[in-house]
Order: sequence, then C-alpha cells, then structure tokens
Amino acid sequence: TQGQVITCKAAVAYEPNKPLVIEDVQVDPPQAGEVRIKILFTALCHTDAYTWSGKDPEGLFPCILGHEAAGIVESVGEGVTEVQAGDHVIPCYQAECRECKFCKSGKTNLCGKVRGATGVGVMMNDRKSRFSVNGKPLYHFMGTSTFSQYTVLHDVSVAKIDPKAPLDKVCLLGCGVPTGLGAVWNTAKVEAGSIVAVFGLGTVGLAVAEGAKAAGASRVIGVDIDNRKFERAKNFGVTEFVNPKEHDKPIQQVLVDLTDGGVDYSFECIGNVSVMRAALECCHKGWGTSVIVGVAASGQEISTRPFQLVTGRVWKGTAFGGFKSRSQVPWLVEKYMKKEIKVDEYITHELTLAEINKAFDLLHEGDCLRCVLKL
Ligand code: NAD
Ligand code: AHE
Ligand code: ZN
Repeated sequence: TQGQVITCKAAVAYEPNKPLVIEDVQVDPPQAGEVRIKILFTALCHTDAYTWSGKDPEGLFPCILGHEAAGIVESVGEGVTEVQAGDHVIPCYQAECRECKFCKSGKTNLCGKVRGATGVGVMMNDRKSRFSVNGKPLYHFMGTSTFSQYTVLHDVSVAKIDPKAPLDKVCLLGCGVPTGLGAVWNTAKVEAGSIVAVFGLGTVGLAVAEGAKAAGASRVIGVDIDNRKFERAKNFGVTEFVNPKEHDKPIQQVLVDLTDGGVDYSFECIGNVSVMRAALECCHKGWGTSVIVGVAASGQEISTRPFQLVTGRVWKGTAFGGFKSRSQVPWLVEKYMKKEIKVDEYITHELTLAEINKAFDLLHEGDCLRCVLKL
C-alpha cells in the first residue's frame, strides 16, 4: 500500500451534532515529514464531543474527529527518520519537534512547528487535507483524526512505543490519563502532605486524583454534581466527596471551611467557567494554586476579584498535563507496563467504530469513563 491511496472506513462529522456517518474515505500517502498510521484502537474524550457540539472555535466541518488512539505505522514520507513501517505508535495532538522556540525554551510542552496547520485542519506541507470522500476533502482534527482506520500525521506528532504494550489499553495514554497525572506532577508540582481538590470526576479528574495520591497528598477532595461518581473515585485516590448541590453555601466556601482556610492545589476538570472561579477561590490565601484543565466553550470567559491573586493565589492552565509528547508518552507506556500507573481501570466500555454514535451517547452518561473503539 506504500505510495498508494488507501480506501478505508472512517467516521465523518458532516455537521455539528449530526450523527457521525461511517464512510469509505480515501487517505492519501504521506508526504515529506508525514507518517501514515493504521489506527487499531481509539477512545473518545470529552474534547471530541466538545468540538462535535459546534462550540469549538477551531472546529471545522466536515471533519474526522478523534485524538486518543494507538496504531501501527503503515508507511512514512520522505525524510522521516524516527519511525518506520511496523512501529507501534501513539498519535500526539500536542507535537514535539525539539527545534522550535517553544520546544527549546525548557519552559513548556507546547510546540509551535505544526500548530498553525493542525488548528485549521490541514497538513503543513501544502496546507491541504490527506482525507477525502467522493473527491471532496475532509478536515483533519487536532492533527490526529483517529476515528479512521488510516490517518496521516506530521512526524513530530508520533510517539514510538514498546511493541509489547497492549494497544487496546495504551491508546488512553494519548490524552486523558496523562493530562490528569501531568497536571499534578508537571504543572502544579504537588508536594507530599498537600490538600488537593478535584472538580469533575471523569477520566481527567480521576487521573488528577491518582497523580495526587502518588505525590503523597494528605487529602484529595473530589467535587462532582453526580453522587454516583464517588464510590469509583475512592479507587483512584479520592478521600472525601462534596456535591455542590447538597450545600446552600457556594462550593468555594464549603471547601474553605472544610480545610482550615483553603486547599493547597485545585484542578478544574470540567470546562465550566463558574467552576473555574470556585476552584481558584477555594485555594488557600498566600499560596494556593489552581490549575485549569477543562476546555470551555467559545465565548466563555473566566473572572474573579484580582484581590484573589493579590493575596497569593495562583491561576494556571495545562495542555496534555505539561508532558513533552514524543519524549514522555513512551515513558508513560513503560510506567503502565510496570504497573506504576493505572490505565485499564479507566476503560468502562468497548465498542466498534461502527457503533461510534452509541459511544458518544455513553460519554454523556454518568457511568462511562473511557469507551475504546476497535477499528
Ligand atoms: P467527563 O465529562 O468524563 O468528566 C466531567 C465530570 O464533571 C463528570 O463527572 C461530571 O459529572 C462533572 N461535572 C459536570 N458539571 C459539574 C459541575 N458544575 N460541578 C462539578 N462537577 C461537574 O470529561 P473528561 O473526559 O474527564 O474531560 C474533562 C475536561 O477536560 C473536558 O472539558 C475536556 O475537554 C478537558 N480536557 C482537557 C485536556 C487538556 O489538555 N487541557 C485534556 C483532556 C481533556
Ligand atoms: N480548540 C479549542 C482548544 C482546545 C484545547 O484547549 N485543547 C487542549 C487539549 S484538549 C484534549 O482533550 C490543548 O492541548 N490545548 C493546547 C493547544 O495547543 O491546542 C478552543 O477552544 O479553541
Ligand atoms: Zn482529549
């Protein structure tokens, strides 16, 4: 198949919120600096649902969504040296070129090399798509488009992993689990003994709890409006549960009262700007740090009294948990293989690509964390 157009199945999002359609799509061969990957498993993340909803200012239609996956390299374009056909890989929506101003700064995991193209659904080389259906182009999404049996990525977005790792599990290391763990370890740098609050107990929030427990947090307070979330959250390190709906006082006040003045670290893992404010304001005066992980809809803005920051609280955000993707995803895979981090525990459902619309329905139900699709 090297050098040839491949026809395969993909889930096409034609319009916001309209059911995805399984189509036979054409996938062009990889050009210079590109890699064509056979995707074997992909999970759904809340961000896919967010873009599908039409609220993502970078969302373009028709497109192929999906960004949490694992697969095998089918072929590579000219000049690609770090991976070859047959390598097991995880697509990385946050690239790592190791050459740009961002990569060289030592201050961020964001990479500037291909972001300008991935944000508008095309490839860098010719600013065009490698996907089409009936001759009409389909936009790429997040530089990954994993809801397709074959996809084309920039080589700087491909992490090569241990071929012994089970792809039906480690696909989760493409987004949600590393994001939560890294928010704690890289962005907040939570110290042993800290009091932590986690807002939203989905996959990302539970990974925050897992990371906080591993960092030696003394208390991990889980906040969610769905009481069913707590029982499961205990297995991920949550020690106490608060449901804002069961309190008359604002949730920030409830937490301040529970913690003798506020938490050391808080994490917003929902994408709700009023919860982001509460997460900042429940932090301890003088040092409490709040990390925004959730992605909020287009047009939404955060606010608080500047006095909250003047008096020492710190507001931060994180993308992919601050992990350098190509360098650290293989390391996360190793940690999973050594049973140092959980992955299987986040998989609550398994379906096929053909059942993707059902998988999106599940995502909005309380008991689904990650649903893994077999392609
Ligand atoms: P999820 O839907 O599985 O989890 C969200 C949780 O929040 C649910 O348990 C829900 O009951 C709870 N919730 C909803 N409203 C609430 C409220 N008002 N107060 C308290 N709890 C509330 O989602 P997920 O897949 O875990 O993703 C979480 C967020 O993180 C999403 O916004 C997603 O887009 C974002 N995300 C960001 C990054 C990043 O790199 N920054 C990476 C992955 C995901
Ligand atoms: N396009 C959205 C922004 C979405 C966003 O913030 N994405 C996160 C990853 S979410 C993964 O589930 C991210 O990494 N952002 C940094 C980046 O470079 O995109 C919008 O609202 O415009
Ligand atoms: Zn995601």
